[in-house]
Amino acid sequence: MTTAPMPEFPAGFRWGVSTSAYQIEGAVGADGRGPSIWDTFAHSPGRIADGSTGDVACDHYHRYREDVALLAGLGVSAYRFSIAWPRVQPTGAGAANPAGLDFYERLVDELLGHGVDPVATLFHWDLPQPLEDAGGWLNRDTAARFAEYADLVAARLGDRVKLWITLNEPFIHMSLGHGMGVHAPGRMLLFDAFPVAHHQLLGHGLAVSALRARSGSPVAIANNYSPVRVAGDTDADRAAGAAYDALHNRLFTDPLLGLGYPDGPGFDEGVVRAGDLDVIAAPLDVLGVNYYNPTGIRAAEPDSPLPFEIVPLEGYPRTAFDWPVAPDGLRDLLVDLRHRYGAALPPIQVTESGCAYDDVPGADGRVDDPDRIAYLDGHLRAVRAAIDEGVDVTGYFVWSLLDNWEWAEGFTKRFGLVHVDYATQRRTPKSSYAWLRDRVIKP
Ligand code: GBH
Repeated sequence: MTTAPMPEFPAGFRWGVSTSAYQIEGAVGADGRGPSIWDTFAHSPGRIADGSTGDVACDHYHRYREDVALLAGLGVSAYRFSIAWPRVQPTGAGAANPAGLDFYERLVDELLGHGVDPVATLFHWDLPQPLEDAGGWLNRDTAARFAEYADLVAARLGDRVKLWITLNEPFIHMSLGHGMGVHAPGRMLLFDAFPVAHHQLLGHGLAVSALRARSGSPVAIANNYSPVRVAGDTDADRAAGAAYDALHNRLFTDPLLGLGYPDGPGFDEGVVRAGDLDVIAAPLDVLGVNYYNPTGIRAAEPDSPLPFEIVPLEGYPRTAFDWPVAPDGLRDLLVDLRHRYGAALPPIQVTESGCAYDDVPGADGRVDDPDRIAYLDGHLRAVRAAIDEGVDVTGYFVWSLLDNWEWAEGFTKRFGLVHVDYATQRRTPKSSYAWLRDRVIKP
């Protein structure tokens, strides 16, 4: 698929792709790795759409050199991967497992050898199972454990990782993992999951100090955002939209940027302690923004446990996940962040943006994914439009490099620029890979 020439991006704009450990690595028993909550969850019957697990995934643990070559061939200047906490600390506490750190050191050095900046996420949802057995993120102590783990990683890699990302999407980990039970650890606590928000944020703040003590590289967090489209025109609909916005878009970002928690359901007595908000508001160098789609909201039925109702948005094309394709939502989101936070907002990097389609190789072995090209084309123009409106956006990472293990959806959703045949582990760059390289990164 051809597209109109992409407008230029500012000099030094960071082009990247993102992955996460449990979704690609496999090798779950290798070199002393301990079990994570996602091993437990995936191996529990009925949790994953196709009954699969991440035991092998893309076998990236053994094939990382081939995957770094794919990154280099794409021409990206950065690669965002995540470090599996249970490789570094198999029980979530105590001394580092050197063999676990060795793997990430090999990966980082391979990236640097190809001129690709390593961008490391410390927590992309794979909590060591022994920490979960002690209460997980419902337990305040997990925040301190997280900072110790951050210290161990930075002690080894602090001189080579170019950007640190503490947490990936703490909202999703709270809501899908602890509120709705759709993700690991599979708890269904609804609003009783709130301490998970605070303890993750506290862990983030403590980890920021640990990273800064060991590394001169900038520090970020990657939050997911979804601009609200109010469906309905009553005051109750608008109030529901504001409630969802506070929960999804502000619960984490307001305290991170020094505004404290938004009004809402609130925390039980004793969860938020004196001094916590100062720890959480440690200055950030970059705000990571993960964007997939806007959310339609209207007032909830009277007997609902939630103060809003999510409704499908009409009038948009849809991905294979049935998520609406709405590049205007990304522009709106970036502009809204700037208006909402003003001078408190650090530079933004879009740390995830992408889409799932049912990509299948043709008879000639090629994988054509024109819908993904159209998706990326639209979303990149949306970023460019936001920059033109004064938002400081300094990077964009596509989710994802490879088709991979999509959490509760198993292998049924393909997000990659590169197709993976899971039976053979053969990687085939899709047409979107060539498009991104030739039309965007190196036009
Ligand atoms: C990210 O989560 C994760 O960081 C990544 O690991 C994952 O593979 C990737 O995205 C793709 O899923 O419009 O009501 O149907 C994304 C979190 C939550 C974003 C659900 C989109 C759609 C809700 N997603 N949301 S709806």
